[in-house]
Amino acid sequence: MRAPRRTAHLRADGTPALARDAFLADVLGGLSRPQKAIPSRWLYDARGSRLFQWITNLPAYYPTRVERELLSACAPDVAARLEGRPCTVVDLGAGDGHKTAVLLRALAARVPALTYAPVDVSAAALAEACARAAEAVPGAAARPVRAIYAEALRRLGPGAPGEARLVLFLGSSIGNLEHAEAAAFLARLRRALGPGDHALVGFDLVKPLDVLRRAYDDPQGVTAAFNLNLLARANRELSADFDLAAFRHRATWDPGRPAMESWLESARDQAVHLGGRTLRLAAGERIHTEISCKYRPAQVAAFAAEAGFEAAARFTDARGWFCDALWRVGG
Ligand code: AVI
Repeated sequence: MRAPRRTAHLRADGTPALARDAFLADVLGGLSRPQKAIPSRWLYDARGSRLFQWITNLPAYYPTRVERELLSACAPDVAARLEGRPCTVVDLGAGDGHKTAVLLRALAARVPALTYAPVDVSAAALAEACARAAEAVPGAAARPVRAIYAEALRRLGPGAPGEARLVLFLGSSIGNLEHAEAAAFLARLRRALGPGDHALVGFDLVKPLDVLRRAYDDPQGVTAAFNLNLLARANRELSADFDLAAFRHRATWDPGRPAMESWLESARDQAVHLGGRTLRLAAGERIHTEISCKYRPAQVAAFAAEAGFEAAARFTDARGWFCDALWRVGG
């Protein structure tokens, strides 16, 4: 028998978990509730991360493309605000590195010394992020942090005298947190920083519904594969017997939150076995798998104020689809 995998895992809110045990508990617990749900953090195993990377390059998935254009345009402005001081960039989720490279290049032109500190639990992801940063700015020092986000923030400590720190939390990863979790995470980020430090946070904004629907249910079916991989992962790691052909990806809009939500819908009455239990799903019954909150500018400003940041600048594209908010710690 294979030993269970016990790897540290990254929750959306940055808290640790032992992968297999926690996954089993989350799937069993989530499928036993009246509204079935599996937390979205389990979407990101190696295959899920590859599928998400693919999503970010789809024509229908506008957030990555729009934010990349936005950052290319605003990078000189961000860099100007940190001018003259040695700067450390703490990158909570480097993605494919394109966005970070633009910022690092702009900063390198303005600051006397630049340190790049990507944060990830995966050593391979950190090595890749550092290599891409070195390519973008050969003179930058690398200080990779192998930790979950919460731990990395705890370890940050006070900055060196005269140093400016810039924490990046891009891509609207904040949108995958429920409102209260997002507010708590931003408050924790604020407490980890000191006077003069900045945070650049990406928020996906409310926009026409047809654009949102295509982004979260793309014509190529990559988002569907990404969502269904959650059940495939349960089969692989928990010896579950989900019949993938008997589930459909669904993306719905909740105007109240507002948010796009992802679901896996059972195509027929069925039973699934895992962890010694039998779980039943009725035809049409849905498992909730992800929330992707969409924001209005006033909500972005409210998050800054609630967490105790000063809103330094807000960068938005011409259509008002995405916003990168630059926040500063006063004092
Ligand atoms: C990672 N996160 C910001 C993506 C989003 O847009 O919520 C995850 C995603 N889910 C489906 N498509 C993309």
